Amino acid sequence: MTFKKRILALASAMMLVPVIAVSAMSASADTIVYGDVDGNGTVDINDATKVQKKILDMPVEVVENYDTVADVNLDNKVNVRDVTLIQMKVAALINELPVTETEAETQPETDEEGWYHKIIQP
Ligand SMILES: [Ca+2]
Ligand SMILES: [Ca+2]
Repeated sequence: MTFKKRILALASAMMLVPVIAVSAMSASADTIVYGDVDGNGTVDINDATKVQKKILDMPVEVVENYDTVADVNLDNKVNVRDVTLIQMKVAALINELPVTETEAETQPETDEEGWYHKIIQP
């Protein structure tokens, strides 16, 4: 490789770096971590507690897209059913969030507000 070609290769490599950085940033901004309502990157019991507090209209800090992130069974509502599913995820009773409607239907029955009446055994 001649010296001139090396400079060109280096210059084009450097031009690629900002492009990669920008696409990586936009990808992470678009990624929804279902159940992670405080946006710390993990789904834990604090997230379930925060959704419970939000349902009860208690003051709690949540992510901007809370309505999407907290609706872990994709029924366009955030209720106790979503809290329970987050708790089940934390307890490793389910592997993935969100759960689809069909998978959610295999869970114990809830009343119209989403309350479970059976104790879930691991
Ligand atoms: Ca979290
Ligand atoms: Ca829901």
